[in-house]
Amino acid sequence: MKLLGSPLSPFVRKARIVAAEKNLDYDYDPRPSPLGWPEGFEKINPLKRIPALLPDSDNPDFAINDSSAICAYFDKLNPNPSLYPEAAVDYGRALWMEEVCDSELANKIGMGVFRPVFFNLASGKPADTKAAHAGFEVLASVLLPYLQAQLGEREYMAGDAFSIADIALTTQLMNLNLVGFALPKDRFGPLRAHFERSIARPSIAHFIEQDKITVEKMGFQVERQID
Ligand SMILES: N[C@@H](CCC(=O)N[C@@H](CS)C(=O)NCC(=O)O)C(=O)O
Repeated sequence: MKLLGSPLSPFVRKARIVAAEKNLDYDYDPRPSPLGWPEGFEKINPLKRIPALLPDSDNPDFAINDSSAICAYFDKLNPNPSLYPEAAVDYGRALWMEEVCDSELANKIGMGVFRPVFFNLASGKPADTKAAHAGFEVLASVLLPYLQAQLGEREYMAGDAFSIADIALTTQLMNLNLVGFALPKDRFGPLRAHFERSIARPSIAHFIEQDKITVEKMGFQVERQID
């Protein structure tokens, strides 16, 4: 199977972390990019988004698109251990956490913090750190406190094992880190500790390294904003 992606996409990374947790082999093609889709990409995904998965690399007419669909597919391919909790209530919570991270958290980090720093630097302009700090404060006002309250004193976001909920959260927070924003320990200690536990897993640590290399290759320096 072939996964179509793009460097630094939190959704592509989410699918790749699940594949790594499950020891699944796939060909990775980072060619499709939001900055320029290859011709005919809409036949694979009419939404023109990545990740897109071709279970049969020779059959581009049959793709599975959207990170949530791809992750659920991967989980069925290699179900043990599952990244989806067994108990109904934990399963429901895991899917809700995944959804809130894929939608609102992704949007507020992507547009509010990542874009003003990263897109500016990538196009040769200075980072708009004022906008990024304002974007971070929007996050810090509602969404991060909500996620931290959902975590409570528990180790994982849903149920008593590492799940899709932990991956969906961590992959978005990784993009905050990439533009210099760590979760401040005084305000978000438990969430920060959850993040640090998650990125210590080999399936995620690998992508921390990969992303660092990608950013270094781009040849610009991202300054620490909040540590
Ligand atoms: N809900 C989708 C979101 C995918 C998504 O937004 N991917 C971005 C890259 S990070 C993309 O393809 N953006 C291009 C666009 O929206 O035109 C998923 O979970 O896969």
